[in-house]
Amino acid sequence: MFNKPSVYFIMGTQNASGKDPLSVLEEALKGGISHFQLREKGTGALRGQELLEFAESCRDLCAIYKVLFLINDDVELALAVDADGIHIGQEDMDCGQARELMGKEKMLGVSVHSLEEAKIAIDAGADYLGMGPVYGTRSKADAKQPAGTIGIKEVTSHFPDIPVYGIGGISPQNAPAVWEAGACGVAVISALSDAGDIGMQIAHFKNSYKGVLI
Ligand code: 3NM
Repeated sequence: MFNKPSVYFIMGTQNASGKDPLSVLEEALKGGISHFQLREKGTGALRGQELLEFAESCRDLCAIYKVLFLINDDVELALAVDADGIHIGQEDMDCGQARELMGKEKMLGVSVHSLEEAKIAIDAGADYLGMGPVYGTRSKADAKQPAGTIGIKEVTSHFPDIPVYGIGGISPQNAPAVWEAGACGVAVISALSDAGDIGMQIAHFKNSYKGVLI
């Protein structure tokens, strides 16, 4: 479930770079991603019935490839489509409340920016943490300043048992520093959604782990 090196793909219909989002997702699934998170945000984001139907299609595709399917921020939608889990940011619902609503069996991911936030998330039952933005990103309008890999190093050394994903501007070229910091995976939008050959790009991410001495 959290086998290192793990490539965690995040996408909404707004991130598909003019392509059919379900084809983008299927290419990523074929290429060997470990998780897919549906993050439908911003102008033109699907809502209501359309969003529900799109989420169902993503869920069904992920099921074919036996890849974990999570929903960003929207517990109601996650429950409606029986997603494998939910991912919660610091500006979203309290992570303890999300755990309660989702139940013990579902996966809970939490975005954190410090050791303190990591501790709170772990106490609330988080299964993994996201830390970012590591590098500059154009995929999140309200992203904080790039934080580098120091926070990942701190959290992975204090809490070695919780899987940590680096997020924000990560590419196969700059991923080695993320692996070296102790991350179990990279969580990416544009590096996959903009790639000409998504399968090849996933292979590049996995190769970027090789030779990294930890
Ligand atoms: N969360 P890309 S950065 C969804 O810092 C998201 O918590 C971030 O997209 C955070 O791989 C980010 O294209 C966007 O940079 C990641």
